[in-house]
Amino acid sequence: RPKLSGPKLLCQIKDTVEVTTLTADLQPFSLLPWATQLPPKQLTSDLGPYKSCAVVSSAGSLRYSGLGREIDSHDAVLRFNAAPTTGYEKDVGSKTTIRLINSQVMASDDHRFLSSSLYSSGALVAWDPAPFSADLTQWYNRTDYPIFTQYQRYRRLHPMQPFYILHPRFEWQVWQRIQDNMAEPIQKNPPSSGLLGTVLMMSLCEVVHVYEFLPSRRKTELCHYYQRFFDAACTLGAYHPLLYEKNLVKRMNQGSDRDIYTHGRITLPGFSKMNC
Ligand code: NCC
Repeated sequence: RPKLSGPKLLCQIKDTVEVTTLTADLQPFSLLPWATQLPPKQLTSDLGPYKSCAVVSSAGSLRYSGLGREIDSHDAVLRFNAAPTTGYEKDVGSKTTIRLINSQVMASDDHRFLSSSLYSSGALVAWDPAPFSADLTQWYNRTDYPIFTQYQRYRRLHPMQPFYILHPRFEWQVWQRIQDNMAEPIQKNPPSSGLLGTVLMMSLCEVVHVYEFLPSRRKTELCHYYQRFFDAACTLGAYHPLLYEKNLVKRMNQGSDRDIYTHGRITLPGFSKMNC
């Protein structure tokens, strides 16, 4: 298979990946009493369009980066899981427009998802590693973590906060882009939140800057900028096809290698700005 150029790869993603979220009219949800808690409209019709967006990975290399001001200068900022801003403003900024969380965060006691104020700014978007079929009924009957019970609880406590759930088709469409552009078979696990959030922002923004997804000169085995925990697998991947994801993003980058080295910064065009 010929290797696609960066622009071709970008167009392929734009053409084949649909950023879809669950709405109350979809089966099996339409048959369930709590379906009314789901947003009436798609995330992409409620949020954006934004001019410039920042995607802030949770990598340890953000520590001592001093990127906070630059990150906050974007019109919208996406963060992941339990990544805090309080106490780390200098390095990661303080604005949160969207927080993308995996179902493990919603379910584990450590993260105090239902009670912590960490999750209360901006819109929430949740996802769960669904079966490859992306069939909604199959997934509903065996989610990886109890995403739906936690969603209902959170909605009851915070009914005014926008809160979306990604359609599992989205995660597997992104996975397929990685697989089709790699020479070898990759693990059949969904992409990391990092790549899912990046593609999500490409659908909402004219330009997307991703920070420390491709590590800068600050590259470290420190897993997260907010925790004293060391594991190279956080940057290189284990469950998620993270190295392949990074390879793909490197190919799509429209910024310079210098930007990566000094700022850990990748520049990607939004779908609306691509000439395909
Ligand atoms: O660690 P995590 O990811 O929350 O990080 C968010 C995204 O930032 C990028 N990243 C992170 C650390 C690092 N050193 N380099 C990076 O490039 C990745 O793109 C990552 O997706 C996840 O993807 O949802 C993940 O979530 C954690 C964990 O569930 C949450 O942090 C909550 O504790 C997973 N860790 C474990 O399961 C132990 C991680 O594998 C993926």
